[in-house]
Amino acid sequence: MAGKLVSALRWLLLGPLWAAQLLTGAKSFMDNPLIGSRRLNARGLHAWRLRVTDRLAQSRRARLAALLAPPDRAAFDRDGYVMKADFLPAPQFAALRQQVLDYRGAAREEVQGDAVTRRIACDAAALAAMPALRELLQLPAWRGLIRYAGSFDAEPMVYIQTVLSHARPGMADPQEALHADTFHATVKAWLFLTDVEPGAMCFTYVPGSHRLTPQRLQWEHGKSLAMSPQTDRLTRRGSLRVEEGELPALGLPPPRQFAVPANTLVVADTHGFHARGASTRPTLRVEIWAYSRRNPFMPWTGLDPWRPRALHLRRIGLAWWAGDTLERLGIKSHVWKRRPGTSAFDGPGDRT
Ligand SMILES: O=C(O)CCC(=O)C(=O)O
Ligand SMILES: [Fe+2]
Repeated sequence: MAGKLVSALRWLLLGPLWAAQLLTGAKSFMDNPLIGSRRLNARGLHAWRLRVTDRLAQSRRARLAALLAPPDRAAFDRDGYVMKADFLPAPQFAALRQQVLDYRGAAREEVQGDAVTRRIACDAAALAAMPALRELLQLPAWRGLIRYAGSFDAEPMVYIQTVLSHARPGMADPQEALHADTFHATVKAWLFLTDVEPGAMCFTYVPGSHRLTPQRLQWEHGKSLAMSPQTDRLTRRGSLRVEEGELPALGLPPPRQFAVPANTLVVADTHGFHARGASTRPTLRVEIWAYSRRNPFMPWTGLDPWRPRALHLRRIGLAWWAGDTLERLGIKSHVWKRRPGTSAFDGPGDRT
């Protein structure tokens, strides 16, 4: 009886929010009972969200086409990623790498399985200390590729990211399983500052898997109905895992591994299937890493509220501060732990 009352109250209070979230990027089948509703998904809710946001992303991208060179656009439209070897002229890349090596800033770290991800915000202090980084972020090629792939004319969040594999005891790194980050077009970019050797965390992508084919739509529909408490947690949170063996039936080729030298840029739509390649030995991978995501139901490309420089330079700090505050209030623990004075190139043993 009491349970029923609590449940009714929860629906009364949160129901409108859950309903409104259907028209946003909210993706968790666990946290939003409408997104996770088997009844609604049997009627096509999940598939509908995919179809609508795919159409909108295509139309936004068409309007952003002038931001990139036609061959890059063709490559991206075909594969779901663009790879550029020797992205920066050698002296600029050497300066960038050296400046990142020398920089110690307000880093944060997250643990996932036995891997540690470290991020240093590209905020005002970082850009003042690293002029080569400032130049990179202003390059039309960098800006254009990320905006087109993300399908929005929006400032990305940019970090210096370090991934340390086998850095601590734990289960396998969950990023090593092939997955789609979410149900709609979205972008991540990596400008590698370290060489990425085979068998040492190569970014991995299934070419063409960003396209919403009838097979993919059917697969998504099937997955949305098959969610159960036994399904892995990240799938239930909306980053659907896929087995390599399922790819042929989806008309998709095997994944491509990006074993690439430093100074290679990869910009990818991580709605496509991708993973962090397995790592046979402890490895440190450092990259300038960008991420951009907006409400995928918005038809327009612009109106980015974070566009003013003073705002977007503070955005990451604000997000971390919000996470810290929620943790202090006992509402939710914050996965991004403070690591002040850390360099992107510090190994696991050098961490404070
Ligand atoms: O670090 C990588 O290579 C890919 C990790 C991943 O899945 C992601 O960033 O979405
Ligand atoms: Fe991912």
